[in-house]
This record gives sequence, C-alpha cells and structure tokens, in this order.
Amino acid sequence: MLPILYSLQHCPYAMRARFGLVMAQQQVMLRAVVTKNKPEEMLAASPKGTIPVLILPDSRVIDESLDIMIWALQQNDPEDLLHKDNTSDLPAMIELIERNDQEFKPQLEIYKKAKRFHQKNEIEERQKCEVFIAELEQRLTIKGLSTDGGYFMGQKPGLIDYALLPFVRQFSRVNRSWFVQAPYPNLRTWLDGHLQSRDYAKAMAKYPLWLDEHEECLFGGI
Ligand SMILES: N[C@@H](CCC(=O)N[C@@H](CS)C(=O)NCC(=O)O)C(=O)O
Repeated sequence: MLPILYSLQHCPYAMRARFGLVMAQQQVMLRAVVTKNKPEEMLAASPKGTIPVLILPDSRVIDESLDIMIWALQQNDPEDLLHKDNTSDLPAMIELIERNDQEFKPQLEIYKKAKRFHQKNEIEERQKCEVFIAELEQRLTIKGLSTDGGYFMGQKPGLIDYALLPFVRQFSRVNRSWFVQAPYPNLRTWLDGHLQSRDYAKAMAKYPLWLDEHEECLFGGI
C-alpha cells in the first residue's frame, strides 16, 4: 500500500510536495487533478479543498505542502535536507518558508496580475516582490557561488531550496526579459541549476488526469 497524492501539475504548492517526495525517494500513487473539478474522494479526506493532499496507508491525511515535504524527508532523507546535525537550521528554514507563503506569494499574485493586465503598477508591484528576492540573492552571495548555484541555508542543499524553488520559478517567469538582466545573477544560476536537474524533471513529469482515466500513476522512488 502506497500513499496517495492528489496533485496539480503547475501549482507551486503541489510542486513543492512533489520535490519533497522525489528527494525522499518516496513512492506514491499520484492522482492528477484540476481545481475546477476536485474529486469527491479528495474533498472527503480534506474538506478545505486545497491541493496537494497526501493520504497515508493508515488513512492519516496531510494537506499542507510543507508538512508533506517534512513527512517524506522524515521517512528518508538521503541528502540530509533537514540538516539533522544543525538543530537551528530546520526552524530557520521553516520560518523563511512561512514568510514566502504569507508575504511573498500574495505579493507575487498581485505582480502577476499587474503584468497580465498591463497595469501601470507592474514595476511597483514587482519591486515589492524584490524585497524577498534580494534577500534570497544575498543569502547566495554571502557564501560565494558554487558551480551548482549555492544554497539558501548552510553549506549544502536544504528543505528551503526545494520549498522555495516553485515560487522563485514563478517570479522569474512573470517577465522573463526583465528577469534575465535583473541584478540577481546568483539566484539565476541557482534557479537554472535546479531547472536543469534530473530531480526537477522527475517532479515535473506530466500525468494523465485522474478524473479522466481513473488510473493512478506511480510517482517517485529511486
Ligand atoms: N497552504 C496550502 C496552499 C495550497 C494551495 O493554495 N493550493 C492551491 C492550488 S495552487 C489550491 O488548491 N487552491 C484552491 C482552489 O484553487 O480551489 C499548502 O501549502 O498546501
């Protein structure tokens, strides 16, 4: 019996959960859904109706993306993304992820909307996002860049890098021509390194919609 993951291809939270599962080499049965047509089985397990949702074989439900990542890495963490030997890292990583979700992500939505509708406030709204983006750039800069782009916390990859990746990716895609020449060279290298990785390709593999096929797909594993 494997856990079941309700997933949405381009949702940054679902991507985050999939990154956690891939990095933990945790196999799940993936059910690809769309927000317009949420399966009753998913809503019965998690009435709040957000994606991702992970249902464990013992029927426990984990319906927050960060909790899914942490659960998966607590089962198996071959790259030590939880930084077990540095006990202050995990709370610090969680704090930064919460700031991403509560402050950066809502502002990113405003920026995306301003760009999409060609509003006059696009630059202003982007600059509000850049407060967080500049902080991430600074984190990479302080440590000096390694060939794979560096890490947000400590001297190795962590939960934080994978949890923020979908959101930095979204930001970079709002106005690509601006981003490629923006003053965030280290963040660009960090992002490109991830986007070109095998783990990223694994996490972003496309599956047929579960609602159409009613067939679960095996996801993750080594
Ligand atoms: N805090 C949640 C947020 C998840 C979330 O908001 N997911 C979006 C899709 S990207 C969603 O399901 N929204 C509900 C909807 O669109 O109906 C988590 O981290 O898992």
